Amino acid sequence: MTESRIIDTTKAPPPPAELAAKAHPDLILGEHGLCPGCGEPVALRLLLEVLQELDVVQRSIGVVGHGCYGSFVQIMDVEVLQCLHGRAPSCATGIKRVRPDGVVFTMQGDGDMVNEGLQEVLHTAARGENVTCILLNNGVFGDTGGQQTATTVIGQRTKTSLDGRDPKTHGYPIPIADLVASLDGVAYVARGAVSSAGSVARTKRLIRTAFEHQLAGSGFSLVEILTMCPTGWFVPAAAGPDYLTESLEKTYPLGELPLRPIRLEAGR
Ligand SMILES: Cc1ncc(C[n+]2csc(CCOP(=O)(O)OP(=O)(O)O)c2C)c(N)n1
Ligand code: SF4
Ligand SMILES: [Mg+2]
Repeated sequence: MTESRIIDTTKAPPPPAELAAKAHPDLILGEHGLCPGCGEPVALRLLLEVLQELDVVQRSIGVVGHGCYGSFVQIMDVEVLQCLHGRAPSCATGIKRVRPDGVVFTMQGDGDMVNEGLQEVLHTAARGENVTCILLNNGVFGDTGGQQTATTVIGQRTKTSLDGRDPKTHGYPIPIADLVASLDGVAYVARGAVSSAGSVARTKRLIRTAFEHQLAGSGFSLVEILTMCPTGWFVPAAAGPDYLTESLEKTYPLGELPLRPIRLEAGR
């Protein structure tokens, strides 16, 4: 422990409730068990901190997809269910419609959302469902060994593109957040990362804004979070953040995405 983190509790006043929540995320019930350097547990923590700070934990319901983050259902102290691969936005739709006071979110990976469940998220967004989807994008099917997904960036090595993704053979990545941002019914789309202290802080604000939109009833929201997968990227754990910045982030710039609704003219 560095000196700056040592607190003399006999002199220091108790931390404000919000800081205490950050220091002790009591909605996380145990060890995550994921690889060293994985970015997904950081994203989980941010999500839970936001739910706590908005004071909506008791009415939150999560729908978790299938991927490495799927094991979070065992350690997150929030109502959750897991549904078939990619179907989380549809399950979230049903839950929100029968429990409109619920704060309903999905947690999905890129393989889950953009491969198996591409139609689910697009239709849910286009219907303007008042739910929040959280995408953990690492550009690989991490859980099954690091195969290429629909979001793998050009040049990225994966187990099924050992020489790097080549658009001539593998096609181009699908920028799901940009697609969603182009749809009517969408209230908020943003992209963050967990590769540095600064990006973590900014990503938390993006998640919070998305849930504020849901609480205001303004429609569908999506927050894509670029997460490190050193195992699937074939890089040492410590190199994960730089790899994220130099590869994924070039294709998927961070920040709030402008909404560009495509409005069909009546009678055309
Ligand atoms: C219909 C279906 N297809 C494939 C699988 C196998 N499978 C389980 S987890 C997974 C990888 C998911 O990747 P992603 O959503 O990107 O999550 P990550 O592991 O990268 O966090 C796959 C392909 C499955 N369980 N069900
Ligand atoms: S394979 Fe990748 S996504 Fe899965 S736990 Fe390991 S680092 Fe995380
Ligand atoms: Mg993935």
